[in-house]
Formats: sequence, structure tokens, C-alpha cells
Amino acid sequence: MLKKGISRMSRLILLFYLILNIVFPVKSAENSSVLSSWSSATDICRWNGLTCSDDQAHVIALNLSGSGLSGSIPPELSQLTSLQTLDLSSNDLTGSIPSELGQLQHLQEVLLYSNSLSGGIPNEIGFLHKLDVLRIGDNLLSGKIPKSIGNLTQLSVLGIAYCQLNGIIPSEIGKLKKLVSLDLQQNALVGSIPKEIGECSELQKFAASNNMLAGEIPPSIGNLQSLQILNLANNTLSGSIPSEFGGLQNLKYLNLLGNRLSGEIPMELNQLSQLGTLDLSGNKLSGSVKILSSQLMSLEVLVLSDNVLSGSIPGNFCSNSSSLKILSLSRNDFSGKFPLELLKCRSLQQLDLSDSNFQGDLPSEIDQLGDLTDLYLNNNSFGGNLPPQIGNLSNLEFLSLYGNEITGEIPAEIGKLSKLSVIYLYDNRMSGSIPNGLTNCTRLTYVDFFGNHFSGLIPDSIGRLENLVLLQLRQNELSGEIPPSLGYCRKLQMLTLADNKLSGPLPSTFRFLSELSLLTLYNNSLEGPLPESMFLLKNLKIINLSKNRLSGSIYPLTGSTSLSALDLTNNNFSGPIPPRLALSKDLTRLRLARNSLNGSIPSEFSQVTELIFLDLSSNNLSGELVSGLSKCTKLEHLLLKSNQLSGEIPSWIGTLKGLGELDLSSNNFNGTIPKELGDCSNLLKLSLHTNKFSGQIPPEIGNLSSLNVLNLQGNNLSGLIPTEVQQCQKLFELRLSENSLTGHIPVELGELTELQVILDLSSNNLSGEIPQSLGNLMKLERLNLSNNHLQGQIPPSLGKLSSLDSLNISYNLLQGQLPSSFSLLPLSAFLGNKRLCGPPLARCLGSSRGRGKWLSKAEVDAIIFAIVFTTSVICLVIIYIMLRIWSTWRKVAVSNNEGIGNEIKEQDQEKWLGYGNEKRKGGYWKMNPKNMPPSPDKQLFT
Ligand SMILES: *[C@@H]1O[C@H](CO)[C@@H](O)[C@H](O)[C@H]1NC(C)=O
Ligand SMILES: *[C@@H]1O[C@H](CO)[C@@H](O)[C@H](O)[C@H]1NC(C)=O
Ligand SMILES: *[C@@H]1O[C@H](CO)[C@@H](O)[C@H](O)[C@H]1NC(C)=O
Ligand SMILES: *[C@@H]1O[C@H](CO)[C@@H](O)[C@H](O)[C@H]1NC(C)=O
Ligand SMILES: CC(=O)N[C@H]1CO[C@H](CO)[C@@H](O)[C@@H]1O
Repeated sequence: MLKKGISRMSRLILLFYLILNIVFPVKSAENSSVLSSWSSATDICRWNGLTCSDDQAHVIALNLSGSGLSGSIPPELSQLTSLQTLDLSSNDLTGSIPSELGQLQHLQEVLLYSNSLSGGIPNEIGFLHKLDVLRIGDNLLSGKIPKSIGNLTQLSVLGIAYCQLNGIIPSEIGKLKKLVSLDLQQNALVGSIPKEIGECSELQKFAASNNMLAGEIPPSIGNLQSLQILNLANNTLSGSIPSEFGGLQNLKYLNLLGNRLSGEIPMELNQLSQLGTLDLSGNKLSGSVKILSSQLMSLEVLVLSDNVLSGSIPGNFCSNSSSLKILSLSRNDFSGKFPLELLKCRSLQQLDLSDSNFQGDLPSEIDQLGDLTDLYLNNNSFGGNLPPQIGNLSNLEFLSLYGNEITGEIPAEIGKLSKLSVIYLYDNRMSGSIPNGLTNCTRLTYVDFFGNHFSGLIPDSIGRLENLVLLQLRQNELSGEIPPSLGYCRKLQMLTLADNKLSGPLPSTFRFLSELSLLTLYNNSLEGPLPESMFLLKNLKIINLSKNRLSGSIYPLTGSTSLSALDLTNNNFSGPIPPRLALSKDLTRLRLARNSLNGSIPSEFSQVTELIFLDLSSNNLSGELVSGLSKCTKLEHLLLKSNQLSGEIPSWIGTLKGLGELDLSSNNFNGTIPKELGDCSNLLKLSLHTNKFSGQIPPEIGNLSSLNVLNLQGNNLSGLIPTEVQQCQKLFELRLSENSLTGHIPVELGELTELQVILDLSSNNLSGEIPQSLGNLMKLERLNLSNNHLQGQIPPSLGKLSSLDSLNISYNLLQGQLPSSFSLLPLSAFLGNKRLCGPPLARCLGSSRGRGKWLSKAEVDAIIFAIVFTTSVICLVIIYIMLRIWSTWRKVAVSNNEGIGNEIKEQDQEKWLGYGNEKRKGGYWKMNPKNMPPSPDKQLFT
């Protein structure tokens, strides 16, 4: 007997050396303390984690939970045939659960949870007939739950949550008559919940949330008299909530959120006298609120949000003794006035009626809910004033009223809310001034009053709100100066005072706002230079000061090197662009347009490789385009118009593949247009007008197949119009006027059938005939071919351009009859073509020239003789009438052009009027909404 015991022990020692040294490599010396006792010098029964039987002959328990073990579970464990408890939980074990475990028939507890075990649950687990507790969750286990689980008839705890199990819940689960706890949460289980679950009559806790279970909830669950916790949230269960649930006398927690349950809430739920938490949110439940907190005396949390509930709240919803603390009815179809019944729920701490259709005034009796900490009434149609009684809610921390139609002033009583932390009043119609008392609420962290009509001054004492993180007063009518005390809100991260009537300078106390990351003050009347100390604000990321009257250097805004957007458009800033800006590697938007900045574009911009939007238009910038910008390969908008930039367009421009808008117009650029521009295949708008570009238009322009706008007007371009332009099929505006282009108008232009805004080839040296193909431009509204050397007849097809409302072909060498549809156009459109005729010009003579067959000289003579004598008088009369008509046309033409007297001047002016028209039509981008660039203000500053 003894001998046998010893040899058994030496086998065990061997086994454990195997386990210790090979299979469970111990991770750290620190952790090795657990196994430090595992040596042959020590009696094995004293090894840490091992428990032997009373006779020391068998190991009956192995507990190495939380011992930092890694490696996999050795199948040799199966030799510990007397093992009753195996606890290897909370280690870093990998590999699979060895099927040999099935040989340990005495096992009662298997705890392998919180490891990284993978693979499936071995079928052999079903041999463990004595198993009481099986907890193997929080691993990477996959595959199905084996049917053999049904053999574990002694099982009371089954935990396989937080794994990757798929497949169904086997109906054999119903054989586990002793099951008390079943936890299957967070797997990928499918199929329906087997009705056999109703046979696990001891079950107290059943959680199967966050799976993909579908079908109806089996009514048999209603048999589970012991059930205390039922969590089926976040599945795709459908059908209605079984009324049998009313039988769950011990149920404390019922969570069915995030399913597809429909129908009405069963009245029977009101029998659940133990119920503390009921969450039915995120389903398709309809009908009225059937739950009565007055009957569910234990109910503290009731969440019915995100359903299609409607109707009114039952009159007996609450009673004095109800214990409801949290009630959410948000996102349903409730309507009507604020449900006064709720005011009886005296223990309410959180009330959420947001996102419904409630309307009417907020009840002044709201202060009956004296325990309220959170009140969410946002996104309804509540109107009227904010009742002063709100000041009696002395526990209020979170007040969310945004998105309503609340009017009137903020009551001064708000200042009594000493615990208030968040106040959202945005998107209402409130007015009056912001009460000074608000600054008594010193715990305020988030204050958002955006989009009201608040006027008057920002309270001088605003600096008392030293916990403030967000202050948004955007889009109100606030005036006066920004109070210097604002700088004492030292925790402020977001400050947006944009769209108000604020004036005066930025206070120098801003230097204390060291946490500030977003500062938007656009659209005010702020003026003066920026305080130099703003340079101390190192955390600024987004700055928008556009549309003010700020002046001086922009250097104080460059203290931060984490800027992502800087917009100073439309101010009076002067001086150079600080090269320091380039230290902000994440800068994506830099808009400094319409200021008086001078100097050159700093070469340091080569480092700002994230730049997407660069707008430096309308300043006094000079110098050449630095090679640095070549690295800004993410640029989508490069707008440099109306400066004094010079030199050539560098060929690296072709590397800016994302470029959608390039505007270099009204500068002193010279040289040729680089053919590499053709590589910017995403260009939508290319504007190079009013520069000194020379040479030919590169045929590579034809590669810009997305181009909507091409404007090369007002340069010294020469040579032919490249026929490749026809490939720019999306062009709706093409201006090549005021250059020295020669040759014919390419027939191919007629293929640009999207041309709409204008085709302007005026003031060049173009010759030849007007191609008939231009008659295909059916959308064209304006066509200007004036001041060229075009000759021949006007193709009749041009007369069919029904969209055309402005035409100018004056000062060419055109001849012949005008298409009759031109007769209503102003005379000025045709002037300077000596041989054109027909209305509105003079009637054509001999318009039948060349038609018909030749007559003999005698016949001709005879006819002429006859005509001269018989119709000369009539002809004179007709000519007289024609002259009268012509003078009438002239009057019409002049009045059509808004009284611009001199016709030549009028033609000059037309070009410029053209720009005006465009503006009235809403610019380039509206015509092609798909290509509309995102509104930066919306994207970044709302
Ligand atoms: C389950 O038990 C049945 C009989 O009780 C037995 O035949 C079967 O082999 C067992 N299966 C497993 C996997 O344990
Ligand atoms: C349901 O899913 C949502 C979103 O995944 C998650 O935030 C929530 O905690 C889940 N609820 C429960 C009770 O598991
Ligand atoms: C604000 O606090 C001051 C004293 O700290 C008090 O006199 C005043 O009444 C308070 N205002 C409001 C509106 O509660
Ligand atoms: C472009 O203008 C610069 C002066 O700004 C001049 O030096 C250069 O020669 C010009 N280049 C061409 C091609 O005209
Ligand atoms: C028993 C012991 O010391 N366990 C530690 C092993 O190491 C992990 C971290 O690696 C700790 O979390 C355990 O507490």
C-alpha cells in the first residue's frame, strides 16, 4: 500500500516537472513564487496550489489561478485521475482545452476562464458526470456548444461568456435540471432560444445578451420561478414579450434592449414585484406605457426609449411610495404636453423625455422632483419660458433642453443650482441677457447656448466658472467686449463666440487659457492686434477668427505646434506669414485670404504635408511659388489669386494629384503653362486668368477630364486652341478670351455639350469660320466670339441654341444672313461685321444669291427692266418701313442692356457684367452639386 503510494508520488513528481519546466514556462521571477515550492525536495502535497486527499495518495485539487502561467494545458493532466477541482483561471494560457480532460471523471469544478484558450469545447466534456461548475468564458473559444453538455446533469454553473462560440444553444440544455447560472453573453450564437430552457427549473441567472439569437422568446421562460436575472439584450429576437413573464415572481433584472420585439408591453409585467430594473429600449414596442411604477414597488430603473410607444402616461403611473429613480422614455412617438403624472414620481433622479414630440410649456411644478440630478427634455417642441422654479431643483447637475422652442430669458434663479455641471440650451428661441447669477454655478463644465437670441454683454463675472471646459455662445446677438475675466476659466478647452456682435480687442488674459484647443470667434466686429501673449496657448488646434477687423501680425497664433485649422479670412492682418506655422505638422486648413499679408509664401511649408486647403487669396504676397508646396501632395484647394506672385508655375504642380481647385488668377505669373498640369486629373476648377502666361495652351489640358471651369483669360497665350480640350467633357465654363490665340475654332469644341455658363473666345486672333458644331452646345447660355477675325456665314445651327441668352460675335469678318432667331438679340452683338445682315441688322439684299438655275442674259435684262419700273416705288416704301422697324429694335436693345449708352462700351462691360451674373446664380459649384467641396465651416466649426 505504502509502496504503491510512493511510486505514484514519483510519477506525479515527474509529471509536474514536465508541466513546470516544459509546458508552463513561468513568465517572470516575480510570478515564479507560486511554483517556487514545486521541487522534489518538498513534499508534493505541500506544493503551492496542490491539494492532496486525506491519505496523501491523490491530488484532488489543482489551483493555479492568476499565477501568470502561459503555454498550453498539458494533456498529461489526465493522469491526475482523482482531480476534483481544476482551476487555471486568469492566466495567459493558449492552445485548446485538451479532450483528455474527459478522463477526469471525478472533476466537480473546472475553471479555465480568462485565458487565451482557443479551439472548440471538446465533446468529451460530457463524460464529466459529476461536474458542478464549468466556467471557461473570456477565452477565444469557437465552434459550437457540444450537445454532450446535456450529460452534465449535476451542473449548477455554466459560464461560457465572452468567447467566439457560434452555432445554436443545444436543446439538451433543458436536461440541466440543477442549473442555477447560465452565462452565454458576448458570443456569436444563432438560432432561437430552445424552449427546453424552461425545464431548468432552478435557474436564477440567464444571460445571453450580445449574440445573434433570433426568433421569439420562448414563453416557457415564464416557468422559471427562481429566475432573478434575465438578460437577452442586443440580439435579434422578435415577436412580442411573452405575457408568461408575469410569472417570474423572483425577477429582479429584465433586460431586452436592442432586439426587434414588437407588440404591446404585457400588463402582466406589473406582477413582477421584485423587479428593480426593466430595460425594453431599442425595440419596436408600440401602444402606451403599460408599466406602473405604482405597482412595481421595487422598480428603480425603467428604460423604454427607442420604441414606437405613444399615448399618454397612465394617471396611476407613480405613487408616493414608488421608488423609481431613473426613467427614460426618449425617442418614442409621445406627444402632447409634459406628462404631469410624472411629477408624482418623487424619487426620480434622472428623467429623459428627449427626442419625442412633446410640446407646450414646461410645468412650473417641475420643482416637485426635488431629487432630480439629470433632466433631458431636448429635441421636442417645448415652448414657453423656462420656469423660475427650475432654480429649486437643488440637486440638478445636467440640464439638457436643446432643440426646443423655448422663449424668454434664462431665469435668474438658475444661479441657485449650485451642483449644475452641464447646461445645454442650444437651438431654442431664448432671448434677453445671460444672467450674472449663472456664474454662481461654479461647477459648470459645459455651457452651450448656441443658436438663440441672447443679447447684451457676456457677464463680467464669467471668470468665476473656473471648471468650464466648453463655452459655446455662437449665433446669438451678444455685444460689447469679451470680458477679460474669461481668461480665468483656465480649464476651458472649447470657446466659440462666433456669429455675434462682439467688438473690441481680444483680452490679454486669454494667455491663461492654456488648455484651449478650439477658438472660434468668426463673424463679429473684434478689432485691434492680437495680444502677443496668445503665443502661450500651446494646445490650440482649431482657430477661426475670420470676418472680424483684427489687425497686426498673426504671429501670436503660432505658439501651438498642433494647429489643424487656422482661418483668419477677411480681417486686416498684415506682415508676413510666419514660417513657424509650418511647425504644425497636422495643419490641414490654412485660410488667410482677404488680409494685407505681405512677403512670400514661406519655404518651410514643405513640412506641412497634411495640408488640404490653402487659401492665401487677396493679400499682397509676392515672390515665386516655393518648391516647398510640392510636398503638400494632399492639397485639394490651392487658392492664391489676387496677389503679386510672380515667376513660372513649377512643373511639380503635376504631383499634386488630389488638387481639385487651383486659382492663381490676378497675379504676375509668367512663362508657359506647364504640361504637367495635365497630371492633376482631379481638377475641377483651373483659373489662371489675368497673368502674363505666354506660349501655347498645352494639349495635356485634355487629360483633365473632371474639369468644370477653365479660365485662361487675360494672358499672352498664343498658338492654336488644342483640339484635346474636347476631352474635358464636364466643362461648363470655358474662357480663353484676351489672349493671342490663332487658327480656327476647333470643330471639337462642339462636343463640350455640358458647357453652360459661358464659352468665351473673344479678343484673340482666331480666324476661319464658326464651326457648325457649336450648334450642339444646347445648354450654353453665353457665347462670346467677338474681336477676332472670324469669317464666313453664321452656321444656321447656332440659331437653334435655345438656352442662349447672351451672344456676342461683334467685330469679326462675318457675313451673310443672321439666323432669324437672333432677331431679338441686341444690335451690339453683331456690330463691326460689315457684311452681316438680317434683323436686328439691316435686311439682306439678294439673299437668294446662288440659288436656282442661271437665266440667260436676255431674260435677266427683261426681268430687271420690268422690276425696276413696276416696283421701284414699292421698294422705296418697304425700305422706309424697314428703317422704322430697325430704329424700334435699337430702342429695345438699349433698354435690355440696362441703359448703358455707348454700344461699344456696352460690349466691354458685358464681360464684367458676366461675373456679376454668375454670382447671382450662386457660382460655379451649385450647378454641379456632386462636386461641391465640403463647406469647411460646417465641417470643422459646428
Ligand atoms: C452522454 O451520456 C450518454 C448516456 O448517459 C452516453 O451514452 C454518452 O456516451 C454520453 N456522451 C458523452 C459525450 O459523454
Ligand atoms: C448593447 O450593445 C451596445 C452597442 O454595442 C452596447 O453599448 C451595450 O452595452 C450593449 N448592452 C448590453 C446590455 O449588453
Ligand atoms: C449668487 O451668489 C451670491 C453670493 O455668493 C448671492 O448673493 C446671490 O443671490 C446668488 N445669485 C443667485 C441668482 O442665486
Ligand atoms: C518672368 O518674370 C521674371 C520677373 O518676374 C523675369 O525675370 C523672367 O525672365 C520672366 N520669364 C519669362 C519666361 O518671361
Ligand atoms: C501571483 C502573482 O504574482 N501573479 C502576478 C503575475 O504577473 C501578472 C502580470 O504579469 C500579475 O497581474 C499577477 O498578479
